[in-house]
Amino acid sequence: MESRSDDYEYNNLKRIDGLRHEIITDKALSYHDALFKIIIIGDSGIGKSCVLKRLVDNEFKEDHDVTVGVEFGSFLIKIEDKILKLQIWDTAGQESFRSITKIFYRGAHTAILGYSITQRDTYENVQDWLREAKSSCQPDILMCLIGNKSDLEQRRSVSHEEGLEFKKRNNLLYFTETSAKSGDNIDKMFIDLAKFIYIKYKDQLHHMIDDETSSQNSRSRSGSVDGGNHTKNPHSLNQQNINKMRLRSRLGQQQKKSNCSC
Ligand SMILES: Nc1nc2c(ncn2[C@@H]2O[C@H](COP(=O)(O)OP(=O)(O)OP(=O)(O)O)[C@@H](O)[C@H]2O)c(=O)[nH]1
Ligand SMILES: [Mg+2]
Repeated sequence: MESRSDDYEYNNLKRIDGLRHEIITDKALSYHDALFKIIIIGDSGIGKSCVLKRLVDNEFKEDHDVTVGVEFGSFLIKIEDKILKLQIWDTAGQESFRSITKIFYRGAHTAILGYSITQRDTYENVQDWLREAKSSCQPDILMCLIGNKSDLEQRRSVSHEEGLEFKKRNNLLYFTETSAKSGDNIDKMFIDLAKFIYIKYKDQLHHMIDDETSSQNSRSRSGSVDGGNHTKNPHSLNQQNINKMRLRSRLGQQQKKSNCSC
């Protein structure tokens, strides 16, 4: 496992050092100073939807409900004196949706590229996802890499060093291993990303208000990230379901179910 100082060094944490944060859990509060779009991309089955569910609901789902098109959830966080709304778009990893999900890359401020540490091919495919993101996203997008399923150490087929190597070689901002199952590094990653976003856009925040419609879909936990009480809210993903892209009905497809063998 990497030491704290390695993490500090390679994840550019110096840039966000000392910034105060507070996760906003008051669902009645829909005010935000600025809205930012984050996309999560990567192969099917690596855990993109589970990462989002862990962040938004603090829950984990054992089944693989294949994402059809895109879904999104939101997360409100105060950095210093500004409230940022992160609108997180969870895209379908399946090849058949590729041309559709690409449309949603547009306007993203941050891209999270993901792979599963238990499936080498998903790591190898990150290069293609990166290429695709570069061709469809704005050139100054913040890019980070996550190796998910870090709880499955005994099935690891991609080393931590390889993840780090990819990050360095491609000059990405940030790399971490996460577990949507245990929750490891999920909060930390999104909080760090929010801080990088804040640093990058702080002088333009007043231009970035957006009147998007999903103002109630913020996170349902109480307490701070370091040891707060976790209050489950069974309604938050229902709200998210409401926000699922019309795309699904347009495609006229039923959500497919499969059991992940990874
Ligand atoms: N052990 C473990 N399993 C995980 C983790 N994250 C996701 N899974 C499992 O991996 C499978 C796929 O998770 P999803 O989140 O649906 O994968 P996805 O990347 O959204 O897949 P698509 O929607 O098809 O692109 C499910 O069976 C999850 O329970 C994790 O961190 N650890
Ligand atoms: Mg999914």
